[in-house]
Amino acid sequence: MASLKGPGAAQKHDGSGLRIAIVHARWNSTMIDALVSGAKKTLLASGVKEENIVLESVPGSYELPLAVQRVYAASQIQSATSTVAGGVGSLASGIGDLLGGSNSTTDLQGSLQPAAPKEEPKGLRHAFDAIIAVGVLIKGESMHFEYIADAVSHGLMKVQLDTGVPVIFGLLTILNEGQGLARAGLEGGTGKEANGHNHGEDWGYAAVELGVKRKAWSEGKVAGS
Ligand code: DLZ
Repeated sequence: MASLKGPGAAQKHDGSGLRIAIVHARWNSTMIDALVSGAKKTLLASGVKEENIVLESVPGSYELPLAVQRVYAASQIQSATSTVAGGVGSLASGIGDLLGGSNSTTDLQGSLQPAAPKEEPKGLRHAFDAIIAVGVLIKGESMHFEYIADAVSHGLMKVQLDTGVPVIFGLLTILNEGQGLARAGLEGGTGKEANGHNHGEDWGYAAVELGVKRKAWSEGKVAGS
């Protein structure tokens, strides 16, 4: 019987044009590693290219909101600088044409020609289409857990509303390690015997769906139109 819980069967979306970041905490690394692998697996299965999946890590979950915000800003800078570089390159070649369309290498042309990059960056350079934030917060004996869980949840929501980039909420807020292992698909152990549903897989699908839909929304397209 189909489970009553969860988002239902994953919608199929083509992620081949998307660039996605996974920003994860390092606390509780066994679960984190499994969740990140699960997310990556479904990103790849949805067509996102390996070179367009960027991983960044921070010590703990408390660091996630700032890291997600800054990683997104960094990708915007990358996007802007790669556009500017292309623009200068085409300007220079246009001037080359005006100089007679020859292969002439005058000082003028030479000074405008951008230095050839040593290595072409692999993959897309546009700003991230979605970011998955992954953390595992386990309740202890003090109020620490409540404060961090609340701050991180609100922080991640604020980042996505402020920037308009989808931030997938991959923060497990759990009462004990067993709950985390179950949600990371590690119920039977970490090797071949591992079983259970890996929630990271859902987060990968959610990132692709939101990345694709956000692109359509930004072009004024809504479902059925
Ligand atoms: C300090 C702390 C504790 C006690 N527990 C966790 C946890 O279960 N999961 C997690 O991601 N991070 C934990 N941290 C670290 C904080 O998130 C943060 O990294 C530090 O307080 C430094 O800002």
